[in-house]
Amino acid sequence: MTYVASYGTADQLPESSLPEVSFVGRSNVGKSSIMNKLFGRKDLVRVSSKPGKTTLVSFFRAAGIDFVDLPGYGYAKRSQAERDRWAALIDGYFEQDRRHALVVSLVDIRHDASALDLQMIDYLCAHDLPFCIAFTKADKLSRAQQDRQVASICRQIAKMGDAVEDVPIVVCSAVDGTGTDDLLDLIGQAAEQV
Ligand SMILES: Nc1nc2c(ncn2[C@@H]2O[C@H](COP(=O)(O)OP(=O)(O)OP(=O)(O)O)[C@@H](O)[C@H]2O)c(=O)[nH]1
Ligand SMILES: [Mg+2]
Repeated sequence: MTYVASYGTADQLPESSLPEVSFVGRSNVGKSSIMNKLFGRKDLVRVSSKPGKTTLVSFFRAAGIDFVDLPGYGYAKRSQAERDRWAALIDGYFEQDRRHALVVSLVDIRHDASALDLQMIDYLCAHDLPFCIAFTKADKLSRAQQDRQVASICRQIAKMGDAVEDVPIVVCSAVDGTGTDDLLDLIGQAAEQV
């Protein structure tokens, strides 16, 4: 995977050429980490020690696909102006006429989905974007705890209606590599369809 470029506003984004796989989720959920793990790179995508570090849209390229690291949501210490900028960037990115192959929506497996996680999923449904849900940081839980949490979060998500019924889910970890092969399979299949 190679780094392409980063952009601070939606109107700076170059036209979409390759299929795009983007990563969304709460700040600090592990978007950058899972991208690094998918490509066996330790530090190509900057991982934050503090949440809220990624404020740009960054493009990386591998295997004929553009991988897009999006800034996270839900970082409490952001000003209203920064939140507005986030919303404009996300809206701009998703509403542009781009080759959206798959949005990987990351949710921390240790906690129930937050209101913002559910809002993001609702947004993806409303915009008819192809997406999967990746439950991450699985290394922090035992197998039994993982199963319990997945069931519980899926119950939350199921309440959102029919649009989420067939959404693929993957349990993953950027630390031990759980689920990365499954995620790469989903990505490969999705990229062939746009
Ligand atoms: N144990 C564990 N820690 C993880 C995992 N993924 C990420 N982390 C840690 O969580 C913190 C945040 O990871 P990032 O990848 O920077 O999260 P992000 O979603 O890109 O955060 P923002 O760019 O701020 O939105 C870092 O300290 C990572 O080391 C995981 O699967 N397991
Ligand atoms: Mg990040």
